[in-house]
Amino acid sequence: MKYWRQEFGTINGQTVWQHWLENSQGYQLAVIDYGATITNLVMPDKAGQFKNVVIGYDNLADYLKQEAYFGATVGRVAGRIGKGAFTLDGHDYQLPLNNGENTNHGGPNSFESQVWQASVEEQADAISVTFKLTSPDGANGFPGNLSVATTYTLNEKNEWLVDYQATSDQTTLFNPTCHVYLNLTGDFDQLVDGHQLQIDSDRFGEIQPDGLPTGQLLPVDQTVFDLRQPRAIADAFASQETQNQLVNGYDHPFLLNKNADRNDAILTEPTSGRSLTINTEGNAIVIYTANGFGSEPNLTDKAIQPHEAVAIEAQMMPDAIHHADFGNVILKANEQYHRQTCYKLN
Ligand code: G6D
Repeated sequence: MKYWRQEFGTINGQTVWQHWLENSQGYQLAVIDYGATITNLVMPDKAGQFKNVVIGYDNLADYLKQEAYFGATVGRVAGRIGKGAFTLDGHDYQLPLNNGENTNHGGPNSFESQVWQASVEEQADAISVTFKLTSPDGANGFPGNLSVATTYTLNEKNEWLVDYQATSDQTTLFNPTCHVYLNLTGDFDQLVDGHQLQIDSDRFGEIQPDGLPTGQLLPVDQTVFDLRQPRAIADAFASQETQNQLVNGYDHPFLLNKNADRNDAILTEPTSGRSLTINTEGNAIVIYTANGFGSEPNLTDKAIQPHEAVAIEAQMMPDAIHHADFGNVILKANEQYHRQTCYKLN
């Protein structure tokens, strides 16, 4: 295992470092202090050609120009909170609305735009970089002084692990995610139409035109949301179902079945033979096929376009605070939070 770091830029006089992790087989993971953001995930194709398969920039300025959360750590609460309002222990809270009449991804200038403090742990068969952030009481309207640690690990089993740990001195909400966008071809001029996606989920979250879950968990049977067997992502682009859901692709949460004998999700790109197997301790995976791409800085010499990548966001169901059957996103005062997601790089 190898670790090194290199300067990636400065914000308000503070150096932003890019941390590189490499295992003995040549797999690499790179993460920057800004937003605890994954910038590179380098893995081989079936011919042994290594390429970066996550959307990311090689400079800080471009990260500051985009609002698509490229590779960022998202929180306090991933996904939308309806009307940005919730009640905890009899107290009503109102968050700033940064997505129409809702709050998305923890509100404006949240985890994704903070400079986290990194520390490294090197072992013989794994290297971890832990990024720490303190979110003060009242940040974006959330209660509690929240201490968060996001740990990225690369090991010799070709696993990329993401661990979230947190404590708060007051009861609050917490549902982070890694907003990693993948294109397993390693060529960001190609779209992800041909990627095969499999998710062990019998029910998906219906969404409103503004992206907020309606609260309905609909059966996937006989729809393009049935990903229990591998399905080409392009099926969603042409489908009337997703047109009815008004999103020109997937932007939906999938409630996981948690079958012990099945993986939660598998993304495969047939031409290169690259695939990622995902298992998470959360109850959901949100799939976003970059339907809104078009205004971000270019990744190549061509303008960025929709469907150039697919975001796989392991988390609890979005807007869970408003739907009892969506799972728990309440972090009680002084409770120790820990959740892990494993991405097996095949
Ligand atoms: C859009 O609706 C989508 C979100 O799901 C995504 O996370 C964001 O763009 C980057 O708001």
